[in-house]
Amino acid sequence: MRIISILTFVLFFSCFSIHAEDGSALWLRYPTGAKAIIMNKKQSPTLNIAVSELRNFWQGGIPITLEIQKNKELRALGNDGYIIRASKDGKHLTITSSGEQGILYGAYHLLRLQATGQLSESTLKSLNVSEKPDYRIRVLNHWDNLDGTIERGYAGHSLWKWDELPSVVSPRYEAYARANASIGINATVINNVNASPEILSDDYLQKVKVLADIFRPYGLKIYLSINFSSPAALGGLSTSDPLDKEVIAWWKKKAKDIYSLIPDFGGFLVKANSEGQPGPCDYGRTHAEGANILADVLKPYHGIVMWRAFVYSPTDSDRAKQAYLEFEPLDGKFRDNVIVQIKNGPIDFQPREPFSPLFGAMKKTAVMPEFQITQEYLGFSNHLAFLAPMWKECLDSDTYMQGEGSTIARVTDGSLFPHPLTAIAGVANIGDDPNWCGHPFAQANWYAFGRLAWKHSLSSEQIGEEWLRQTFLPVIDAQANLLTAKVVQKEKEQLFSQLSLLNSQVLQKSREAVVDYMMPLGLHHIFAWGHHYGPEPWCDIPGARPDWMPSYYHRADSLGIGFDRSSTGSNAAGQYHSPLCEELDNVDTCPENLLLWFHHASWNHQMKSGRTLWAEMCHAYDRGVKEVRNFQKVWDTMEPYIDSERFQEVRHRLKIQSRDAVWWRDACLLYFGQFSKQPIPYELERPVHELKDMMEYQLDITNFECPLYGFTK
Ligand code: BDP
Repeated sequence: MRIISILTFVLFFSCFSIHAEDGSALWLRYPTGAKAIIMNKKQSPTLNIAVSELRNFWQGGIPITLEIQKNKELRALGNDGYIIRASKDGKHLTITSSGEQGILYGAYHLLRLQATGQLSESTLKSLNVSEKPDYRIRVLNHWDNLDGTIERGYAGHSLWKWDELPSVVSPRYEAYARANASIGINATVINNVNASPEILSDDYLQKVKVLADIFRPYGLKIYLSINFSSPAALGGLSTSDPLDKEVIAWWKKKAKDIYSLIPDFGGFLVKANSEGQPGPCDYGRTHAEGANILADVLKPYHGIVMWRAFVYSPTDSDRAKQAYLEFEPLDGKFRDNVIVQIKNGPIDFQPREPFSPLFGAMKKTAVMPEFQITQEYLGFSNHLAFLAPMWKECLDSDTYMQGEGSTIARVTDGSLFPHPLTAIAGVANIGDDPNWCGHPFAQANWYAFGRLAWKHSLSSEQIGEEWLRQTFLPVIDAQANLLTAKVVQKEKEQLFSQLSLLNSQVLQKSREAVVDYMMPLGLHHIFAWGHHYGPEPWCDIPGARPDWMPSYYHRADSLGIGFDRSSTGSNAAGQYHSPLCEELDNVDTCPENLLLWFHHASWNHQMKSGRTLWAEMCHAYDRGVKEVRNFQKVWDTMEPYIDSERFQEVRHRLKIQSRDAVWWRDACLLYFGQFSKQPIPYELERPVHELKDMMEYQLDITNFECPLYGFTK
């Protein structure tokens, strides 16, 4: 029996190549040799891509017609939307759209169905798909510096080789555009929000133009982060005051120059008066006044401004309240081509935050979510953390701003308020590593961002399943010997169930595991100074900004732990609408996973489990560690199914994650235990590190790939 099953596997893998893979093909591991019949009357760079993708990779066995049509049904889906239908006899497929971009997205849709094993003879015959994106602009934000480094990047250096451009063009630029198009991403901001003025210099604009030309056929528009003081810093003016005539003229001329090179340039992303960046407030102007000047110069060209709401200053006011306090009074004061970009949480991309109350504060201003795909606070590219559950948690949150059902998804996608401008941003995790994202599973987050930006109602499970199948199923070449099809079918099913296990036991649980071993129950920002990788709840740098210190956030003392943001404290809870506001305000009704975000709760506070807060916290840390150990176990069962290169790579990183989880647990429990003065419950594993050692050691982030061995005294 066993021999037969081994033989069938050998057969299986001999017809489906299981060769070493470096991850560079992403989820686009299409088989070759298809030579499909594709009919298409109109020629254009975008349509030609759709044709060649299908011609080369479509294995459905029936011809496909691509057609731009302007009927009512298609117009309602917009230029990016599409319909895919089978003919009555099931012998032919048609992809229609009112725009060429929709045709290309339709082509990728079909290839996705094929690569995820969702097409059979019968499903093909009744295929009837109608799709339209939930957001108009689905944008990646690259925090790439002009010197090739990436702020919070963990996958090598920048993809953009500024020294080589405009004359030398890396083939990865086109591969990048194609990958984005395949998941519906249609916009990219290619430079850091902490922007160098230099990006707007004539030399750099020539380089940017080359990228824009490569991206265009894939429907990917270029945007730039700008430095608000560019008129002075680059243009040599004496001021960058947004109401100064010369400053306005400078921006006008700059816009004209940009559009003469890049006629479909998307617009600007601006980080102003935040973390030392210049902005309109330097001149006594508001964020709206600053944004509007830029919006006005871009308007004639249909450009837009994405103005970030990530602002906080070292005042006495709770950092979590500041963006709301600054922006809420400006509602209605922004031009209609400005959209305010809000991070999912009110602080800064922590493993878990409540949603930013600013999403519920502006009715007359278009707002957009900003998610972080790069794992600045979730273990860099060492930890496996699938982030779709986190982003969905935010999108599905109810702001109650127009009564029940006013979810962030609906506030931002144009369905609650008729803002024509809708967008969603993700801070990219892409670098020049061969596999683009560092951790092989970090690709899943790029993928998930694109899919959710297209359709926020997709479940995390579906996205995980899609990505796993496209990433790990053996590639079936068109010439594969179909005589073995029966054998293959059986083994394929086994592989599908293996991937489902990986999805449910690893992907779907991974973000919660990180929360558990790093910052459960609403704890936040207890990271090591500067690099945000390891734990440092004790960190205290004399003279540093208090709101950059962990103790500002955890406030542990002999009575309890947590930040009192209820009405007896900073009253950040009061920035939410009723009934959420009351729910968060009360220590007994506040969701336990946010308890210490909103309350300074006593160590003996009774939790729903019947445990005290201290015991619950110990259990959460312990659970996090156990979860990662389980990820290792489940991953090892993948060994027979995939190439050893990717298998070993993930195995290696899971080991690091496991060790880091123990480090986090020991550091936090030993440190906070000094305040609770209670033992770790006896049924749980004991710490293996000494607090003293952990407090003395500094993480050497130049060697962050192997943190426990990278700590130096
Ligand atoms: C924080 C990062 C910092 C970014 C900042 C931002 O630590 O590097 O510049 O966000 O979003 O998360 O502007």
